[in-house]
Amino acid sequence: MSRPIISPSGPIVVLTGAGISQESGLDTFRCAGGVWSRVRLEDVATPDGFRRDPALVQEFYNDRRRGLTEAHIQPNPAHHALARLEREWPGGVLLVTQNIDDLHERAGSTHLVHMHGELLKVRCLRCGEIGHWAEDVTTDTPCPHCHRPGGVRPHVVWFGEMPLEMDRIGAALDDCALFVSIGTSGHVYPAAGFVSAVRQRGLAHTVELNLDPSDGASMFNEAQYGPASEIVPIFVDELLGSI
Ligand code: BJW
Repeated sequence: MSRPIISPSGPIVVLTGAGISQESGLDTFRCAGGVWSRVRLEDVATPDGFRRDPALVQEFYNDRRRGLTEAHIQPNPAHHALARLEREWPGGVLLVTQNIDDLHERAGSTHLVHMHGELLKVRCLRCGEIGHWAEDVTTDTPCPHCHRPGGVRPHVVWFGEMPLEMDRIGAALDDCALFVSIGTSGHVYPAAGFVSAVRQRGLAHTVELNLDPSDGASMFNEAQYGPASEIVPIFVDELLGSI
C-alpha cells in the first residue's frame, strides 16, 4: 500500500520495543534465546515475585544494569534515525519506549517517555523518591534520599502495575497524524492496544517496522519487515524527504 502524504505539521508518535535495541547487543524478551527463555517472568517482573524473593529480583536487574553499561552497548542507526526525526520533523515527535535501556537518550532523543521505567533509576518504597542509579542494589541498600535501608527497588513497571505517563501518551495518540511501531511483539498491553486506539479515530496513518509481523500486524495501514538498523533509517529518510 502506498503511504499517504503526511503533513509536515502533523505530530508523530513512535512506539519502540526491545527489537530496536537487539542490534545494540541487548536481548529481546520473547525471541529465541530471549530474556523470558532464561527466567520466569512471574519470578522477576511481578510485584509478587519481588515480595517472594527480593534478592533474586535485585540480582536480575543488577545483571542487566551491568550489561547496559558495558562499553560495547551503544545506540545503533535506528536509535540515531529517530533522534534525527525528532530534530527535523516540524510537526513534533513523541517517542514512547517500552525499553528500560537509555539508548534513545544516548542517541539524542529528548521528547521521550519510558512507559515501563528506566534501568538506571531506582525508587524508594518508603519515601517515594526516584533517582539515578548505576550501581548494584542489594536488599539492604539505603535510599540515597531518606537513607533508610531495604526499600530501594528498580524503577521499572512490572506486570499488574500501571505504566508511566499514560495521560501524556493518550493525549499524543489522540492528536497524532502518524503512529509508528518499531521492534515490539504486540504481546504486552496497554502498548499493544495503541494501534487500535489510533485506528479507531480514523485520522492517522499507522506503520509497523519490525523483523517479523507482530501480534497486531493486521491492524497497521503499512508494514516493512527487516532489521531495525536498516529499515528505520530508510523510513526516516523517506519521511524527511517528503517535507
Ligand atoms: C526486531 C529485531 C531487530 C527482534 N529489528 N525488530 C489479558 C489480556 C490483556 C491484558 C492483560 C491480560 N492479563 C494481564 C494483562 C495486562 C498485562 C499484559 O499485557 N499481559 C500480557 C502478557 C497479556 N500488562 C500489564 O500488566 C501492564 N500494566 C497494565 O496493564 O496496567 C493496567 C492498565 C490498563 C490499561 C491502561 C493502563 C494500564 C504492565 C506491563 C509491564 C511490562 N513489563 C515488562 C518488564 C519491564 C522491565 C524489564 O525490562 O525488565 O516490559 S515485560 C517486557 O515486555 C518488557 C517489555 O517492555 C515488554 C514488551 O516487550 P517487547 O518490547 O515487545 O519485546 P518482545 O521480546 O516481546 O518483542 C521483540 C520484537 O522485536 C519482536 O516482534 C521481534 O520480531 C522484534 N525484533 N530483533 C527489528 N533487529
